[in-house]
Amino acid sequence: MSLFLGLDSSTQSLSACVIDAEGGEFVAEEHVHFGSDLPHYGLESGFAAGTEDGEIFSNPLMWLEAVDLLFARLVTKNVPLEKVVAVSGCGQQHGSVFLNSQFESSLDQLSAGSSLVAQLGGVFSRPVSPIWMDSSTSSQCEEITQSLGGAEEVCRRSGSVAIERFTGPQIRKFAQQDPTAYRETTTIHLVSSFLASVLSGRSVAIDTGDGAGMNLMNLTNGSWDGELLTATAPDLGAKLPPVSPSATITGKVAPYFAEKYGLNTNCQVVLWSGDNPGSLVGMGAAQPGKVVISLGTSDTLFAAMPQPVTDPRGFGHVFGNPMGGFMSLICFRNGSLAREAVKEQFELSWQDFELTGLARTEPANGQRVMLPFVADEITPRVSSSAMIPCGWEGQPSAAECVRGVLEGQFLNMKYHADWLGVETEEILLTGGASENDGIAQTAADIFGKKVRRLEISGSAALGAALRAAVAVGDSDLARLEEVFSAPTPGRDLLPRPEYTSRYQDLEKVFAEALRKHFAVQ
Ligand code: ADP
Ligand code: XUL
Repeated sequence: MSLFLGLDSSTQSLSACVIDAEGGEFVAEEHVHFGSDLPHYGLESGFAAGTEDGEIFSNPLMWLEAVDLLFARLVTKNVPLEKVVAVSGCGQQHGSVFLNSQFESSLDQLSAGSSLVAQLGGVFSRPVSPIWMDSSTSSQCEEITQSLGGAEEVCRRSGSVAIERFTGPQIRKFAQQDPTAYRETTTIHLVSSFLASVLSGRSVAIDTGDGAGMNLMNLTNGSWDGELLTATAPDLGAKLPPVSPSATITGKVAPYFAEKYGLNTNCQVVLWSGDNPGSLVGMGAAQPGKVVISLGTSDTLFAAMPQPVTDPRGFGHVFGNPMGGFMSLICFRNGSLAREAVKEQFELSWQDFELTGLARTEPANGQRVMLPFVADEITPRVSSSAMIPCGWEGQPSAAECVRGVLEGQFLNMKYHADWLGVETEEILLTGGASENDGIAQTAADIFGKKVRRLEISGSAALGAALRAAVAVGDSDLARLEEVFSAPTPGRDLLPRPEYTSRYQDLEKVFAEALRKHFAVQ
């Protein structure tokens, strides 16, 4: 039996997926929820606001403690870790980890007699990690854009215009605000490459999938772009690890994991990638022609693309596809945030979303829409703190708000995905909220496409396991996808034709509301 382990360090949790590639079976799934399993960090959803407007931080020590806890749980469940041939992983994208000169030597000396937190507590030159929800770097984005001679040039090189949450602008802000700590920083990692380094017991490369989310990598050659580095922060080239193809094998797992948790001493580590690139693979969408919508903490819509095509509106991104080529991605920050806000406001359960919300209202809410942004949004870039109901005379009811948030979110996605140009008959749905049949049906009706779901909702961890199997084993991705990424029979939802024209009209109402309230074209 050859097992492969995939890990996913996302915003709210760390997940593991173990597969038997030859036998075609899922062997184990395991999770550590940062808020409930590690409450002593005080980060209920895995992050906290900083002191300045728009700042959002997480704690890299919490991610390390989660790694120890996750492996301990796999051992308790008798998962045969000695049979794991290779491990890979993925992380929430864009987040950065700032490390000092002790990083490499501390990794090299990790002892199984103590914890990761106890041994790596002193390696950070910055105690916090800014993450993808941070929107505090507008002035740094402007400065980088000006240095390069305009947004189009930044986009041509890096696949995205300068974006607040991307790592480059975040690094620039840190270098400006705390030049001493920046000077003491010897290595800057992404969440993915940081954890890949811990597993490898040495500092390893950033992969081209996640590296593209930094505004620092040149898409055409998959290397750091000298001009973007210079425009971002002093001496940055010396602080960044190299960038390498996602399929790179970094070497054997650190002895720490073999001794402490029984991983095989020959177990290989494959570079980690971003959670969305990982999910592209897990969903069986690494070949062009399929569109995936992930409903996690953020909502994302992505697809593989053979050649980079950039979003004329500047909201979308091009990342590296871990299996080669490129992928497009559009991120919507008010994903579960907005759905949870409605759920909490009206004290509903997720089941009530279907029973109280969707069942008691008519599709299209009487041709009225809600602009579904309870916090600042990335796509489109708008500042907001509450949903805006458009067309109601009084206050909308709880049921209308449930329908309004969901319809508003999928209309917003459809409106902003028109540049992708992918012809597809079906949408693959993943992420925590994809479990909800009412939410999935709303997506099917609004996009007018069949919606399909996989057996497991953790497609990013699965993608990591599949990548490990392809990079190290002799497995063929197409065969693995047929077994592990096949949509579950009986879970498909078809668009209901009686609502098609209603939703086509509602799209125009939504676009008009965006124009009126936020001047979005
Ligand atoms: P991430 O990987 O970004 O941390 P997940 O994909 O695990 O997030 O999704 C977690 C979110 O899914 C939760 O925050 C919750 O809002 C949402 N969720 C979980 N179950 C349901 C459900 N049955 N209906 C709607 N949303 C759900
Ligand atoms: C993508 C993005 C988020 C994070 C967290 O650009 O910012 O989807 O990867 O999941």
